[in-house]
Amino acid sequence: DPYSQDPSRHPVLKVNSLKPFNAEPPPYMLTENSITQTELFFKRNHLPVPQINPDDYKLVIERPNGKVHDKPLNLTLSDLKAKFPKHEITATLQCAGNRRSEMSEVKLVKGLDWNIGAISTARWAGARLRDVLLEAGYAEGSSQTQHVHFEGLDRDLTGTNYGASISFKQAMAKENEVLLAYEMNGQELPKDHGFPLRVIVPGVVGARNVKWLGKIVVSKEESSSHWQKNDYKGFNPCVDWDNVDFASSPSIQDLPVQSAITEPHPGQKITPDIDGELTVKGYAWSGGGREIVRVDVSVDGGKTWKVAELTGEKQKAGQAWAWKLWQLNVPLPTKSSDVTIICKAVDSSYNVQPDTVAPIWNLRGVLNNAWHRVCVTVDA
Ligand code: MTE
Ligand code: MO
Repeated sequence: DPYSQDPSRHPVLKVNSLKPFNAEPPPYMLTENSITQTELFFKRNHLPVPQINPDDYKLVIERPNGKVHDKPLNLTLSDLKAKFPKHEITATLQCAGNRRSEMSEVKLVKGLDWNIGAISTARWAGARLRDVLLEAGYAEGSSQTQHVHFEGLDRDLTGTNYGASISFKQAMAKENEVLLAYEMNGQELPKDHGFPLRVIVPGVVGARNVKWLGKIVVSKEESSSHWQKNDYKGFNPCVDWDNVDFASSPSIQDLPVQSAITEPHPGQKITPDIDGELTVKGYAWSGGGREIVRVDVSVDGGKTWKVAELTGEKQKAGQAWAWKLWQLNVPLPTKSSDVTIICKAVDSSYNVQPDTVAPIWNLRGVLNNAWHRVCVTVDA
């Protein structure tokens, strides 16, 4: 069993697949803290967790073609910690498949059945990818170098490693704060999250945040990895498995604006407290460093709206990598009834979420950011 060496995990996680391990925390736990507890952070593995001895570990970075030193730059973990300034950011990571289960309610899609928990937030610390690329000899604005490939040390039985790429421009821009992270929430990176080193590309889909990083290659082409080329792409709802052409869509990079209700949970029976009020809670986040500027909440199925109260750390414009948590106290009907709660977020570019899932349905069930709805019963 190639999975026999996988680490142990927190029992509260809802497991969507055991081998490889894929799991998410219960929704209400997501909004207990702006920083997700490491044990509760969602886990998305495509392959067995590789066993890496940190003393033998080295990161291999291929040199620019035609440069004097063509031997790759090899960096040990101590090199990475000693030679490059340590940079720390708070960033939310979201899998493209977050909320896929709602997409399957429209029409079955292929993929893990994520609820709203394939998203979490942590403090990440490490070397800036930019600094490491400069050290390896890459120059800013080089036109020959358009993509940066990340190769994971996890591999399948045929010897294929996990891999993905981002643009060279994305990797080099200082304000993008792309990290080679060796710490998560102040501790060394846990096995499930890429020990000893992973890429953090804030604002960009989870799939490019390569864990167990073994190698970096700069190329004119995008990564040829299955997960770059034939997965993690969006399509028109008319596209099915008989006519899909993966080459026709760009790979997902920045994610769209998102929000979800973490409390109450669907089907919950609610007895109004003494004030006749209910507290609704959730998260909201957008890709590309766009800040959440507003979350709208309705408790009458979308007829009327209120503005939720946002909490979360102050972030710089264009570098809002972390989600905002939100909450709102709403009056409840005095008669027993079914109530549909809805949330929708607005980001700093005034991007909004689509109201329903059907028009954004796609065969892989990615990028579901429709208004989130939770139906509850009020027991007055
Ligand atoms: N990196 C490697 N090497 N192998 C993987 O399977 N999964 C990717 C990404 N990086 C993956 C990987 C996907 S699809 C996601 S959503 C994130 O890791 C999940 O990161 P997490 O498990 O730390 O939450
Ligand atoms: Mo993912």
